[in-house]
Amino acid sequence: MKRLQASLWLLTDLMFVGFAAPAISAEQPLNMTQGVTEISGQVYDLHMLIFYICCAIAVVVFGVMFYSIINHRKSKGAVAAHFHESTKVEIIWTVIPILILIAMAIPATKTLIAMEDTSQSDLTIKITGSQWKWHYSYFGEDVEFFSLLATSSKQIEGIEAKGAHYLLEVDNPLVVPINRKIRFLMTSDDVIHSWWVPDFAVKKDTIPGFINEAWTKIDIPGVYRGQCAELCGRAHGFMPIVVHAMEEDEYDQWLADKKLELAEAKKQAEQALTSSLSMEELMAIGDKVYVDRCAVCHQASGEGIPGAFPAIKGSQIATGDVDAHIDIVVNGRSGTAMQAFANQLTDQEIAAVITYQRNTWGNDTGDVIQASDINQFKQASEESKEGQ
Ligand code: HEC
Ligand SMILES: [Cu+2]
Repeated sequence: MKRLQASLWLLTDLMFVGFAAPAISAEQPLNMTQGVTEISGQVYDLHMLIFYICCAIAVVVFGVMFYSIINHRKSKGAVAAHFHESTKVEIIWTVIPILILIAMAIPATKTLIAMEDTSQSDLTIKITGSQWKWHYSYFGEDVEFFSLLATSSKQIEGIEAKGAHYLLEVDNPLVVPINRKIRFLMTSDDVIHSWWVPDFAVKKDTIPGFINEAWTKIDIPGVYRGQCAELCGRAHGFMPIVVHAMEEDEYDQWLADKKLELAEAKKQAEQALTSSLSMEELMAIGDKVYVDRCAVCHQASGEGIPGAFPAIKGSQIATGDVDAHIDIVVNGRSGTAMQAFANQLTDQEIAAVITYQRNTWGNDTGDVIQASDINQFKQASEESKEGQ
């Protein structure tokens, strides 16, 4: 019997996959994912339990309804009863739903409490959402980085064919170990975002000024993908999440390598302060930084989007006083989507992108800005803050 059932399922599944939905994943074409953590398994079981209860209720309710419609129809000579206010019936139809609700609430509460229990974690990662990227910071490890969409704008604009992970790929995935309890602290720099990875059954709002907690413990190594699940502005659909779950020793190695890599980058950034680049070098770096980090808002054409993001082409700031230009890029403009890039980009990258903005699209200031200029600007504004 079981065998028969299984092969019937397989058959219907195959038919579905083969004919109806070739584009949908073959394993779970319709249902939610079972995921790769104990909690996601519990959530799935809960989902199925409630689903079966709903099915049973549907069968009973529709059964009685159709039975009544068919067997007590007027053409058969049925005469409606005229009673009302039956205490017995009212008690029954109050008590039964209450019992069903309690029966559903007990396992649901258990799972919810387990999901909230972030105690005894092995590592903590802070996740900060901002328009439109994620920032991951490993507590006590000196490791932090930004994670941005890696899909090329050519794919998005339909010039190139879309890749297998279209809009679900990033430059720096979050890397975590399996078998260890990972606590996430979540917050936001600007508007509400939501960090959602279905395979972990983790979906939590990141709210500016608040810190939310979540946790996961992954059983199976692999690459897991998710998305921001809160409408957070124009490029909401362009801030995917990619998590790379590794074997524990592999993770430890990655962490050690990453620390070295970040330390090396820091050293290079310091060296950049004493070296000067040519206009061409700055323009080349600036072009890349602009496309990666600024064009979502200010557009590749530099023309911005009227009413939302100002044009850089012909802008007063980008053609006027250099300090004002450095200021807005370093410190952002609070209360607007123009964020502070001081900690997101190196001084050299900031210098390059400012040079680029001042010498592209007909902005022809001829100004060349060096990393040391940015560093000096930062120090001067530190000092003036202290002086106040
Ligand atoms: C999330 C959207 C967003 C991103 C990304 C962004 N900006 Fe902005 N930018 C804005 C907004 C909004 C303003 C207008 C702020 C205001 O109201 O004063 C602005 C203003 C500016 C201005 C002043 C323009 C003017 O004439 O008023 C400059 C210069 C600028 N941004 C440079 C940059 C650079 C450089 C980058 C990339 C490193 C960047 N922006 C990335 C949203 C963004
Ligand atoms: Cu978001």
